[in-house]
Amino acid sequence: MSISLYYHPYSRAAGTVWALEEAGVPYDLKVIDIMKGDQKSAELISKNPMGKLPTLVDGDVVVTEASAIALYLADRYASGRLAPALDDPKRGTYLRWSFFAPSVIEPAVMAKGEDWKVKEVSAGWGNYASMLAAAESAIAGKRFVLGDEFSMADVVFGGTLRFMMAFNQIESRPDFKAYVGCLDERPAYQRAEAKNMAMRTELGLK
Ligand SMILES: N[C@@H](CCC(=O)N[C@@H](CS)C(=O)NCC(=O)O)C(=O)O
Repeated sequence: MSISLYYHPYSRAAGTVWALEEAGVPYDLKVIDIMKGDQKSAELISKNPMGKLPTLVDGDVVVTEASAIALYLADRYASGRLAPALDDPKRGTYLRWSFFAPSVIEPAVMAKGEDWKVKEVSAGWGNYASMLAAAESAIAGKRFVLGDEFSMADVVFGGTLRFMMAFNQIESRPDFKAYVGCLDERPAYQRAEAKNMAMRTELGLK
């Protein structure tokens, strides 16, 4: 069995490299030139009908959606290490903030940036201010989402905050900065960053 990640360093797949490094599994990167639109090739569409990155192929299994890929890797390859066991009550907090990232943070930021007119009571992401307050509550007084224990939830939730702050899409609140600073020190994150930077250089990107 081998793991392939359909990848471009300017995509969410860059964060998936961090998830793979944390899981500690061997993998190869299949570079897809999103500048040329290669994500819409028949090969990728046959795996991911959205024609988007990241797309992970693990043997016969295809997993898409950056957060799902990260949680899959943790459950399959690092259960009890990066993911609480299925009957561990900590799993509630783990899943809660892992799902919060793509289903609340991302659309709330997009809605604000694009000035979407939506009914807050119907929009699952509520509004930007309540999203920020909730995100802050997830890590207030803690090192990680689960307290002192790092987990894949931090790759998903923290990776989303890091990305949003880097592009000034959310304000860099002190709690967010301290939390992401702590994540940046992880050897797996640093290995992933080195790979992403090396790939950018190889592809002639900034
Ligand atoms: N819901 C997906 C979103 C994936 C996504 O939008 N990927 C972008 C790059 S970050 C992409 O592939 N864009 C190219 C396109 O849509 O053609 C996830 O969370 O993985």
